Amino acid sequence: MFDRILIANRGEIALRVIRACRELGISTVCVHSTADADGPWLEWADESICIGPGPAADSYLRIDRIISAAECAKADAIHPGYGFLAENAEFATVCRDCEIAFIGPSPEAMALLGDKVSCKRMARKAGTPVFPGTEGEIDDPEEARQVAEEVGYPVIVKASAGGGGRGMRVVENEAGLMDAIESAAQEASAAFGNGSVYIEKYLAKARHFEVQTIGDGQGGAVHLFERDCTSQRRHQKLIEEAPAPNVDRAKRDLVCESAARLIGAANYGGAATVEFLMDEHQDFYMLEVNTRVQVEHPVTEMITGIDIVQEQIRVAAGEPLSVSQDQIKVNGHAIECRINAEDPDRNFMPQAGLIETFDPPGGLGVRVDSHARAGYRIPPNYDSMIGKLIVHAPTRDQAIARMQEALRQFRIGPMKTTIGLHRRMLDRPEFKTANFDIKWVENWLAEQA
Ligand code: MV4
Repeated sequence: MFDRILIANRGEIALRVIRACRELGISTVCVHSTADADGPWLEWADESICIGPGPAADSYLRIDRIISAAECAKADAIHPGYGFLAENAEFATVCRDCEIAFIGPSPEAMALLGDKVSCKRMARKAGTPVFPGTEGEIDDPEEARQVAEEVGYPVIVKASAGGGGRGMRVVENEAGLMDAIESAAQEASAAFGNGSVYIEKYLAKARHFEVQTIGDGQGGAVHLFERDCTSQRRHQKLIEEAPAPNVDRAKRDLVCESAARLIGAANYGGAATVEFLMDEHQDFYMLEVNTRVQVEHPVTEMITGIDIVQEQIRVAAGEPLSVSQDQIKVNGHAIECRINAEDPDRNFMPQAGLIETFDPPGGLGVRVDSHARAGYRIPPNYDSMIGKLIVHAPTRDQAIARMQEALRQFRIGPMKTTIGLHRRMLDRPEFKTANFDIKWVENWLAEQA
């Protein structure tokens, strides 16, 4: 096992990784920017090293500075958290070249699954359901026209290197197809340095369903069942839950098993999430694979009792997974609300500044993953999530009630947060009955305005 892990991240996920390391008897060193010099999580690290100024491009994204810090601190591994360099294959390669373990997949597995076209090809082979569309990337306009005709409009043009909604175009009919291909390719080329695009059947009304998996890096993988992340706004998830409500258990098990097969086939080591859309007939279509630990991993931890960050560390150290598939069971229901310092009444404007009041809730089945406290000044440089409120209860209805009371007791000020918005979302019939789709939050917000 590792002696010392460098954490190449900040905020709540840095704190989450510190907790996992300490429980495993591993010491920690945090790198931070000058804007984060007073970050409360740094108090819990064994050591912290400043690697540059506030802008992430000059600190949390600087591979050279992070590697130097790891060498100075004699860290034997690096945990990248999520965002920043977590899905950067070059970073994973540099770590390997410097003989520092990257706590995540090999650069090869990361690149294979990170590229949407090669991921989809692999998924087809593994029996993971995918959208009908082009076999690979588009290299012939006539073939593109034919495929779009076959699957039927509307279709969606996506960038192979894209993700999170960037570089996508929905096309209603043949007249718009060529322009969409060209503009998507151009946008992808500028944004990712890779202009390859592909076509899929477009599904307008869907739920977001994702499977948590952990691969052992040697062809084996388990799944930890699924999360529903249908409640989103502009590709930012607001509420996540596990297990997914109102899904046929047999269909659910098949798609979870297919996700684990894909991760095993990629010789993937560590935590990965296989994302799907689910249509009204409960048919599933893979979207993409996230090759990192995700923000919403705690809901899966609550229903399975498995510490996902500790499993990541074990696999990266060459140890076997602590559980086999038949030992993994779903217990109860968990919901997470992302608490952002944003003003929902002002187009979700980020709220930087001093937190004067921070009174988190507690009680049975209530978990708060946050780096914030009273007296902490939220810097303007990074994302606005200041914590995650997670509840666990025997049933979904009980979890909703527990979340409602926990939100009522969560006091943060003077800045605006998303707490009030969450209370109103949980009261909506769409959420209460899980009769929702990926557009429901935006439609409801537009209705209110
Ligand atoms: C889709 C889709 C409909 N049909 N693909 C958005 C982000 C990226 N991960 C893929 N995305 C979508 N791909 C097909 N074939 C609709 C979306 C989509 C979406 C997906 C999940 C959650 C929220 C979303 C919001 C808008 C569009």
